[in-house]
Amino acid sequence: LEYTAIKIELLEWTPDMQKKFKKGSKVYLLAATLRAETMPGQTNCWILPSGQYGCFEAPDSQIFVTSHRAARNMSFQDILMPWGKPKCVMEVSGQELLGKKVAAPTTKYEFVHILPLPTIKMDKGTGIVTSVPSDSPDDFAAYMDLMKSDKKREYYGVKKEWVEPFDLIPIIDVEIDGEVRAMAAQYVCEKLGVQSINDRVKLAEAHDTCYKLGFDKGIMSLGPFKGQPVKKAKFEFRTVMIQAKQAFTYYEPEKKVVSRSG
Ligand code: ZZB
Repeated sequence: LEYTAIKIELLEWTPDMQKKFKKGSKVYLLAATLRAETMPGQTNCWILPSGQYGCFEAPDSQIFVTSHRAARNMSFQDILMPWGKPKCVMEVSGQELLGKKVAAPTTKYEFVHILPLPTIKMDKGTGIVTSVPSDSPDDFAAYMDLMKSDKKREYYGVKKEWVEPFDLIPIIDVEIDGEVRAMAAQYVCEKLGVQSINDRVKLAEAHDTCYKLGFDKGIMSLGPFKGQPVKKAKFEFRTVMIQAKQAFTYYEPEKKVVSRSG
């Protein structure tokens, strides 16, 4: 599987980072995505609060924060050194990162916050997920939970000001049910009656619908490829981000086939 790793700069270091990292270093959270063209719609970054991440030494005084598993994969792809045993400078938990400000490339917000997503799988991608609630139903459901429910925010220790000022950003027009919709995830979640991130079945359906329609019928409504079909803009947008050193490509081994012959 070919992912694009998006480099999201951590603007507020944890106390441990302030002790350990050199002043001029840059610390980036890596978020794995298949939808680089949606990056102008980022409103926040997701971590698993109970997740354990590593801070890995990368070239040019950069530090990459990612799951240990993804870091190891990256070391086989000459992204981290040395081969097979990438250098982990320190551990950081999702909890320690919660609420911190980050700079997410190409979004209109100068900074956004790191928020909790309990459904993150640590064995997929980097264990860090960037959030595009306008076009990703999972992000939409989780974001609305935090936006609307005092209880949910309290439970996770999320402050209102980490969520409320960061409205959804329309980035792709998609024709669904005979009309052009500016935010596919919102439309599909509302249509299917998704109430929260616990509606797993409905969310899976919403995810597939948005993926398919976004790709087949989506037209960029924002950014440098405005007016172009998603089908085309997808690759060009990724290339531009890679050239700007905001992202890089990385491969994840396919999940093991359990049995071929039975
Ligand atoms: C931005 C984005 C924008 C995403 C969108 C999706 C959509 P998939 O879709 O299942 O094949 N993701 C990545 N890593 C994890 C993880 N460890 N745990 C949970 N979710 C993860 O997998 C790829 C997508 O799943 C990624 O692309 C990421 O969210 C999320 F508009 O990044 B995406 C309709 C989907 N739209």
